[in-house]
Amino acid sequence: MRDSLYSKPVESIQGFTFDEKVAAVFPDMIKRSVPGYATVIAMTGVLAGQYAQPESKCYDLGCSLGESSFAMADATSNITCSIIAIDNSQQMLDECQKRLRVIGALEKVELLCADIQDVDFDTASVAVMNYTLQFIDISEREALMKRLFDALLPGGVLLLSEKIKSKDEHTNQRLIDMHHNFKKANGYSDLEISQKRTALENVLLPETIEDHKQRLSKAGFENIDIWFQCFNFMSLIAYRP
Ligand code: GEK
Repeated sequence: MRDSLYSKPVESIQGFTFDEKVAAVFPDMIKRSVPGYATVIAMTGVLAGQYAQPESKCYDLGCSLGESSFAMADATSNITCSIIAIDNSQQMLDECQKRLRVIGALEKVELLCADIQDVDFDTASVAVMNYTLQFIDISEREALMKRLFDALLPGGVLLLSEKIKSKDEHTNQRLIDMHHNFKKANGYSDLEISQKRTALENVLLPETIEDHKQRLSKAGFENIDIWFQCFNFMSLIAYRP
């Protein structure tokens, strides 16, 4: 279904939530809003296939409708790992469950409705956070990264994708303009772009690449490599030595 949630003028715009209406249009919304999304999902599968270890867990944190989990399930079909897909929106997980059934991955992927801040992570080889950390309070991100580091096996990896900002005001504005033009090219109007931006203010909190790298180093990760960037969206891989 096409995303037209912000196509009409709204008198008082509420903070963005992952409710039933969002779940219904999510595949169209994320594809038209996040530059490089399809590439990031496909490469999440490739990287999971490379780093998943037998008898370990692969976490998809903030799984939404399960795209990263499905890519991982496909790429690890010959590895005895299990995929745990977690989201704190039951509406998103309901849609995810339907898709899981269609794809036939019910045995490989386990769904969990929980706040990732409250989950006790089991021994893992791959932890994926594709565009989810940005919704967690900045003051709580360090503790979460440390807990993920502690859960990972040696040789395990964190795959992190985020909307980012730049320290330099002018660069930042240029990247935002590029992103808005990407959305316009994908059929969003100026009104939709502006109303969505207001809804995400104080909800989606981007940081700089340097902020992310510093936090991950502090948590113990080594060799933090950016493997993809398109405008103000980046993906990195961080290794647990
Ligand atoms: C994809 N990874 O398609 N605990 C659990 N889930 C959360 C939390 C939390 N504290 N905060 C937010 N979420 C997906 C896309 S979308 C990104 C991820 C976006 C969930 C939230 O319910 C939503 O489903 C997801 O994180 C973020 O690759 O919409 O920009």
